[in-house]
Amino acid sequence: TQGKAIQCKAAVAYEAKKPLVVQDVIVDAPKAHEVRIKIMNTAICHTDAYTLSGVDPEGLFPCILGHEGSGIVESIGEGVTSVKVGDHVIPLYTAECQKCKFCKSGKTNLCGAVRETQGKGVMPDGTSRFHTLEGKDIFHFMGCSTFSEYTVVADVSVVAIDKKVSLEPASLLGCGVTTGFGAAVKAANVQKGDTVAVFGAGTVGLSVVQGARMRGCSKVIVVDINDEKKQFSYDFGATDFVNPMTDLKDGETIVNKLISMTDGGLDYTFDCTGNVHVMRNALEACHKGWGQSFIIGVAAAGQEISTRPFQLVTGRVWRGTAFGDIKGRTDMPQLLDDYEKGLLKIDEFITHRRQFDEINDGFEDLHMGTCLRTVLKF
Ligand code: NAD
Ligand code: AHE
Ligand code: ZN
Repeated sequence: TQGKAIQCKAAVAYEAKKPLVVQDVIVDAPKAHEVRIKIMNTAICHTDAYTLSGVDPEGLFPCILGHEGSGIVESIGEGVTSVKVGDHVIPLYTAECQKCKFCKSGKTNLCGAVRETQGKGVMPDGTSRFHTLEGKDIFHFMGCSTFSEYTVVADVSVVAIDKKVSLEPASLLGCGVTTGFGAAVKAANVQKGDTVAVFGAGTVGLSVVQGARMRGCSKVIVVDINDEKKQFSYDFGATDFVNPMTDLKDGETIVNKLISMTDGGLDYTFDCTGNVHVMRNALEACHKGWGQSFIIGVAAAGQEISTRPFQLVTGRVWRGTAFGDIKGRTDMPQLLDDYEKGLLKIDEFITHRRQFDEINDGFEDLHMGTCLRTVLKF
């Protein structure tokens, strides 16, 4: 069912820091082992703004951003068996080929199949499926490019989902919700009674919170500098909220405060801010001997983390997770099931809805404390 090139609407990022240009583009037919998807919904993740700001070493322009979306398979290239035309799908920025050294290791969700070309903004054969009407190539982004009415992804970078689940909430499983929830329940595998602190109450952080509460953690402390995140935090299951700008006594640091709230420190902490100073605090707030700190936030090129090595010598563990350690094709059915059973909140993150043409306003929404996710509709 290989189709022809399609002309459709997309938002093109021509330059860092400049608004996206909503215009018609050409989307080629999928080649072998590729899938063309009609995107129905796409949200805007903080990482799209990060790359658009020009500080992502892998940011290439012109490109079509977007990696948190859902849609319907329009056509498939030769040899595609993972999905069929008409399937409802989520594009995956963390592919799962099930054949490479990474996939077979049983130790990671990272996949080696397409990551190198993905980082170069092209399909696995080294070329782009996106072009301007004048024939100039446009780069892909994170193997997804959901800011286009039609996109082409590798067959290992897509998962079919149950048609019972509405495509609008499903879009958030493409990144934010899955990343945070997976970080708590899979990467950290938090258990009943554990104490947890989450730095940054965006969609990622609040999804860590809901994973921790689902597991019965005894304390789930949210740390955010924006008081507008307090109510959201309680709604998603936090037991405490601390604003380091206003809630610390003279001479008290956020690390001291968290240690005193938890009889010596936390079992698990999560950075969901991308701020390297916050990452250090998150590590140092961990309990001596066993506390583990997970870096989820994405920091700009050139930024580095630091701490006294003694923090690690004395048993704290510093690690990170991409996409919450979730294997997109294997684990997604379980997440959808959790959503259907009401164990995983998704709809509650959709604070704003817009037509695709208003995508630049959607990026502005991100700056408001009252916005968790803006979902765009074509
Ligand atoms: P967001 O902007 O919606 O949320 C970030 C939150 O952090 C905001 O509530 C903000 O007020 C808070 N914050 C900022 N500075 C802070 C500070 N100094 N102390 C405490 N809180 C602070 O972003 P999001 O979409 O939830 O994404 C969070 C981070 O995770 C981003 O860096 C994003 O790029 C990254 N991310 C990583 C992965 C991954 O797989 N590793 C996946 C998705 C997103
Ligand atoms: N391109 C950046 C790194 C960006 C990054 O860390 N991306 C996260 C996902 S953010 C989703 O919102 C990630 O999963 N990375 C693992 C991977 O394979 O990309 C840079 O610094 O080069
Ligand atoms: Zn994202």
